[in-house]
Amino acid sequence: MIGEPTWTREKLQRLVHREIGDYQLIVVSNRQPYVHELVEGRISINSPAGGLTTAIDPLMQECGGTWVAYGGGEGDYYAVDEKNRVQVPPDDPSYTLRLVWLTEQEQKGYYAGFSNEGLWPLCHNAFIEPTFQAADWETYKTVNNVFARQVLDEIDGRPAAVFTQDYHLALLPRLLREADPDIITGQFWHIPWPTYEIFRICPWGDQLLDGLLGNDLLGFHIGDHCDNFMEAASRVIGSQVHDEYNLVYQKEEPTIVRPFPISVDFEAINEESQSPEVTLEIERVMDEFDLGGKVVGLGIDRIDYTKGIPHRIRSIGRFFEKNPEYTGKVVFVQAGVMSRANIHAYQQLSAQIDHELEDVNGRFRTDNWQPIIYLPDNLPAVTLAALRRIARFCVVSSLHDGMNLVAKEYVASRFDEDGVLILSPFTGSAHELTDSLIVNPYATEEFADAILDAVEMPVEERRERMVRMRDVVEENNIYMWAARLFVDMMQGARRSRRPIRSL
Ligand code: GDG
Repeated sequence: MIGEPTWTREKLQRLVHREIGDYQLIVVSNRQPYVHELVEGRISINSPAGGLTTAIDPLMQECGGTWVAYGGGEGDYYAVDEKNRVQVPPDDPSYTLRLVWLTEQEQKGYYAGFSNEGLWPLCHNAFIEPTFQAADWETYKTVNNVFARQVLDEIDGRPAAVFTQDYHLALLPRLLREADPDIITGQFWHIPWPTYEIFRICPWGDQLLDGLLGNDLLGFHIGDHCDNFMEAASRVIGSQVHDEYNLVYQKEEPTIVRPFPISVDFEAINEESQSPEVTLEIERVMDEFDLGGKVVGLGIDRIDYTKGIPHRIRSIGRFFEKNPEYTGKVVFVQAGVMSRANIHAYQQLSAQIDHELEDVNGRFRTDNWQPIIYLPDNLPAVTLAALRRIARFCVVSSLHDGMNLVAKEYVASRFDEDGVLILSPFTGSAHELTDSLIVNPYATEEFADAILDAVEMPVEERRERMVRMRDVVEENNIYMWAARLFVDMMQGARRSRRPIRSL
């Protein structure tokens, strides 16, 4: 049942306004919230979908601070002033976006290299070996320094709170603190943190830990990732850990390490799902893919080896093998946007997906039906919303995933209280969405049986489970995530830290 959500955009804004006082808020991330593209010689603005922008944009709009990010859009250079700043949002500017330029070599070494070929596989149990190149590490350090200089220039000696995003900028907090110990620092790590046994593979793990422990607050999605981080800090660099208070002391300064499970804008997705545009799109999609009268399953993923896409395809094959009566009656639609295409492991994965698809579709297709429809495109939001409404069941089969927003988006969009979620236990979402069908993606037999359960689940049971899952996502929405992080960063720093400049 949809009641009053605890956290709304307005409530978040009121709280931020109260907490921030005279501090300026600086958000730092690799990716920017408003990318300027060049379309036929003219600037067009593109706002990348996803939790980060949804959560942090309203916060910035309220505080009027600065968001510092890499300027990766073709039109970015033409949009900024001499300080590399542009006011956003474009329709009603209320804060500053400051862009950082990187050379192609810097972008390659820091982003594709150390971040995505090193840290990404290190932090995910997907059995892809991390690659650690000394040259990439040097570039990672250089780029973190480039960001630090830009942030410090923006702060210009005034009181500031800097909220850093993700694994691309692990060294930034320490650099900022060394330059100005009064800066309040917080960071959210969007991916898992590995166990000590895995983490110590990284040749420069000590420096990463020390960099991150320049934060007043460090957030992960779930408690296990916090525990892994604290163990690594203790065993690799000898930090003092106080588990009971979630505190790590490095250089006699505390960092609060806490879980903040990220979420989605439940209300916005719930409403969008009921819009006339989505209803029209449903008709178009049903027609284009001949989905009428069929039970539809859905997968939406970035093409990434952590998402368990080949495992999912194999299990769908096994489902049809065990349940031939569903031939022609069940269709699985897989939407998959290609990412990190310049990295070898991603090219290999893409080829593997094609191979698995050929196998399953080849074995089971009939003259007018095929079991899996693959849409390897960056689909517009309206099409994804339509697919979520059409799908009787949605499958998230990650081998490891910090949270996984697709699972929460599916739940938020089902205002009709129907639909079944099949969810991997190796996602952060599985800790909250306990009314999903939780199945190990490596266990093909159980996975195929879960698909059968989803297809045959009676409507009353689907409803009961979906109502409970919707309550969870509605309550713990993206605004709650941002509010808790923000309050803990500001109040935690004020309470626990070295003298902070009084205002
Ligand atoms: C990282 C962590 C954590 C997907 N295909 C298309 C498309 N999407 C959208 C989804 C969703 C987003 O992309 C993917 O979010 P996830 O959470 O599933 O995964 P990551 O990108 O790996 O994100 C993850 C997250 O950070 C937040 O902290 O949950 O664990 O790995 O919103 O709907 N969007 C469009 N076209 C597509 O084809 N427009």
